[in-house]
Amino acid sequence: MKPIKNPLSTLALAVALALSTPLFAADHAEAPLVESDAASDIADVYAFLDPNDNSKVILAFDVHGFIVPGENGNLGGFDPNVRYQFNIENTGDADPDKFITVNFNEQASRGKSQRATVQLVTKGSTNKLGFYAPTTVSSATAATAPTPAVKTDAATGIAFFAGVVDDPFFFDIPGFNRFAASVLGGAPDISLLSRGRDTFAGYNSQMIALSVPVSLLKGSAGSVIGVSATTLRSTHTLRSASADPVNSGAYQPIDRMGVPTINTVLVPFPRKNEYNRASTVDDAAGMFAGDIVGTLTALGTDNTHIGILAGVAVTHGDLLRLDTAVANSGKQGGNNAGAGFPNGRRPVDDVIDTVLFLVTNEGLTTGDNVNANDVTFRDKFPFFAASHQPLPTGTLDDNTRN
Ligand SMILES: [Ca+2]
Ligand SMILES: [Ca+2]
Ligand SMILES: [Ca+2]
Ligand SMILES: [Ca+2]
Repeated sequence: MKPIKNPLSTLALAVALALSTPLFAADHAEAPLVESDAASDIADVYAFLDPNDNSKVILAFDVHGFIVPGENGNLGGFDPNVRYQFNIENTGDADPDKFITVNFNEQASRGKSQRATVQLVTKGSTNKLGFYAPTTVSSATAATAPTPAVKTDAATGIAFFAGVVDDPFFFDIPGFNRFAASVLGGAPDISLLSRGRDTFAGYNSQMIALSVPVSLLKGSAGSVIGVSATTLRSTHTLRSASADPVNSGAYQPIDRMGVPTINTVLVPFPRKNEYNRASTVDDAAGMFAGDIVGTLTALGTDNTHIGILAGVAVTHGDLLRLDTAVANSGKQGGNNAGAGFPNGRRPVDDVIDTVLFLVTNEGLTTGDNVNANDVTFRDKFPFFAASHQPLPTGTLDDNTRN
């Protein structure tokens, strides 16, 4: 293993770990209010060009991390009371200009697909492009995962997938925590980061993925679009002993995510719920800038790298920026150099290592030593890997790596 180049970076990392250790994931259960609302808890957001056809952009996010394969059937239904929303910014400010909303009807029975209503909405316009699509059922008893059901809308050219998949995020949380403890105890032991065990391996999550013609999303900012995701619930829920809950009122934000690790790591714990309710316009207005800069300064991040990180996630809002003029190619959703995170985010991009590299002033070059997902991603839409399924009798389960 390569050593950390600079002792100051080790110190910076120690502070970073002290601040972030119990919560360091992508966005899984990052704030008090979403940790007990799995249906709304966004885990990761992706935006990348289809490597098979760069005229299409893939937008995806997942919720409900850590579904065990034996419960795919019981835990795989999408919440009909949640609105799942992609926010698209295309004028170069922090204010989204287009939205793709997804709502599901209630599951009729376990194992039955749900109907999704997908709508592309332009701010200031009453015109909505919409269609219906099914989800992919992922049976808890199947020997192999079902083939993803992709619905393509002829009118818009938008393709849609929703269903249970392998959780695409990869990271060693305990290794990181142990290393943190060693640093805080005054005896930094980088070998504790050499476990290379992916905390997310063997678990599933619920993914919503769209393939959208780039031409439908671009605006006055030219080839660059910003992408984030929000989950929302109705303002009011009326509960009674005699009927199912009744929802009314406008949708209100529950969780949001753009750039990985921003809320999880850089926003102080007491403000995480507030961050999830706030908007990307609030970000650009500086609502959390002091908190984020304060955390980074405490981490030992220098002004140059604070500037880089602020440019990615604060100045123009917490949005993944994707330049659709940068060609994406290769296997598993694309893997050519220079085309991935922080230019959008592809499934294979090791975003944790990239963020750690920047936070430590480019000191930590080996990241967490988990360098890829536990299973191979698909080479075509929806790109995310098939859900893990229960294993045959007699199989030694070393799939989960806690
Ligand atoms: Ca979350
Ligand atoms: Ca805008
Ligand atoms: Ca995985
Ligand atoms: Ca890594």
